[in-house]
Amino acid sequence: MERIVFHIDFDYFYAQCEEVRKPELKTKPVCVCVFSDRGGDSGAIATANYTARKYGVKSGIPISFAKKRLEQRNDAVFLPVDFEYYSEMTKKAMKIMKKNADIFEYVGRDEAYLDITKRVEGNFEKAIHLAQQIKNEIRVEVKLSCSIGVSPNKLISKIASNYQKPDGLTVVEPNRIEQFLKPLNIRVIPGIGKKTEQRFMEMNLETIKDLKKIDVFTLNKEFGRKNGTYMYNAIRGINNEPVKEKEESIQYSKIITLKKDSKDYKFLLENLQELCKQVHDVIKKNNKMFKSIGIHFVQSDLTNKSKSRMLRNSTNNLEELQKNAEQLLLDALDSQTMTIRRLGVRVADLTETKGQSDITNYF
Ligand code: DGT
Ligand code: CA
Repeated sequence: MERIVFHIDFDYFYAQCEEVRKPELKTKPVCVCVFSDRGGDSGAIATANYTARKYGVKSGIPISFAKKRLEQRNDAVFLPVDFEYYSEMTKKAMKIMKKNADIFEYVGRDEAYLDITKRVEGNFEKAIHLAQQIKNEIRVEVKLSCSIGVSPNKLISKIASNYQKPDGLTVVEPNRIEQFLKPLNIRVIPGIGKKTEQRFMEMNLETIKDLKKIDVFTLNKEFGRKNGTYMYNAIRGINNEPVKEKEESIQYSKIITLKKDSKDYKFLLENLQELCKQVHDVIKKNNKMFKSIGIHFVQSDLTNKSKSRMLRNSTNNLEELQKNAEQLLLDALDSQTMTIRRLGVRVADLTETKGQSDITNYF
């Protein structure tokens, strides 16, 4: 039986959540902002509703730019992010998706894959009906709109969910894959970013149809075997990755804006150790142990970078957290060219602290 996979993505997620609790915002340009601790309008736009996007506001641009672009709109609204509230909304929406899936894979706060092959018996008609039903239920219960891509695999469904937004439903049946992909820009392929696009541009290749002229050996030579082969298959709509059962993973993190942009090891380490302490306090308070540790940079140009590692055993030990975070910092700085603006620490893969089950509890 041919698989049928949904990719579901919520429209202008943070901004839409804000509209849900304040419906009067719906007619106004709404920008959700990550204000930095440096005060004033320092910080970046997390996302904006479609009215604000018409004026060129988008994720990642400085708040001051967004204000300038919306100067003519005196009804524009700038709100700080409220992650806790968005998480609540995510939970409600994911519950609806989960009960409608054979296999449910959580990807991020506003994104999930559903394998629904069995429940619709591999029938696309039934799949479309189910997609509409899910959209309706989420609209009624959570008041959110989403866009759904329906196809035989994760890759095409991901591209399809983004094809018509907001409130889209894009269905790509197996015999339509080639036609669907042909005119699209190569950037729609997940993993093809600005740099890769640039390299193809130099070769005069812009659409997926253009890219198909390149054989797999050339791609492998240019991009390495793994990436080359992935791209070769992706532009032909081939992707066998299974939808893997995964729920929202709880994690604890803390991120700060540094007093100054820097890539000085000593300065960053001091901040990092303090962040570790704060994350550790929360971990202790919640009786948790962690197995995965990560650090996160927001660089001066507002791009993100992160590194993480998995421990052999779960722990709740502060020194171990600090030691590993320090190692990650060293690794990251090794190839760091840009200065760092914000620094964060994250622990994940959490388990409950069970009495004295783990040796690290003693120390
Ligand atoms: P969409 O899906 O195009 O209608 O719009 P969004 O806002 O849902 O965009 P998406 O799916 O790329 O991202 C989901 C959420 O993640 C979004 O509501 C806010 C957050 N986000 C996205 N990009 C950035 C960013 O550059 N910085 C920060 N802080 N948050 C971001
Ligand atoms: Ca989204």
